[in-house]
Amino acid sequence: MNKIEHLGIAVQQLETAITTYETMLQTNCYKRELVDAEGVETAFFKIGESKIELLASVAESSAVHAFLQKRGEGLHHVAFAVDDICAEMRRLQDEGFVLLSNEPKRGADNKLICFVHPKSANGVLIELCQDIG
Ligand code: CMX
Repeated sequence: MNKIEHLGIAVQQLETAITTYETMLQTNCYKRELVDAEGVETAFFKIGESKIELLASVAESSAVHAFLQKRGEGLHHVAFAVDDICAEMRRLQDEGFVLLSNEPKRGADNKLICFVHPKSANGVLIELCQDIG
């Protein structure tokens, strides 16, 4: 794994949260994207070399909707950048980590993604992501 690619934060109201983070970070949201497959709308911020992804649910069936219902707003996942997501998935599976998909999926911000179950990672949902280029 190369570095933390972004931190994902689950929010109830995307517009309000964007204003809050723009004020706090003193930088504008640089990208908004609807990810139909995950049932979320996202908003991205860059701060130095780091990124923050705000996630709001747009479908009652989404993982973020369930998270907000159960745990409320807050840190949802930590995403690590990898060069070869398939190799990293095989390595983690061989080490006994529980992956949430057998194949990488298309995620926000032009990435291939795969999640590791939070029970495998001390209560933190981990995302692997590889730039599609
Ligand atoms: N971080 C930490 N713990 C989490 C969690 C999260 N994001 N989401 C759920 N959990 C916890 C649950 O609270 C539950 O804890 P307890 O057993 O202590 O009550 C535990 O994980 C397991 O829950 P579960 O019943 O097995 O599964 P859930 O239905 O809660 O689903 C998960 C959890 C991780 C499998 C599901 O959220 C998932 O598939 N996530 C991957 C996809 C995703 O999150 N997409 C949104 C992001 C998209 C993007 O970044 O673009």
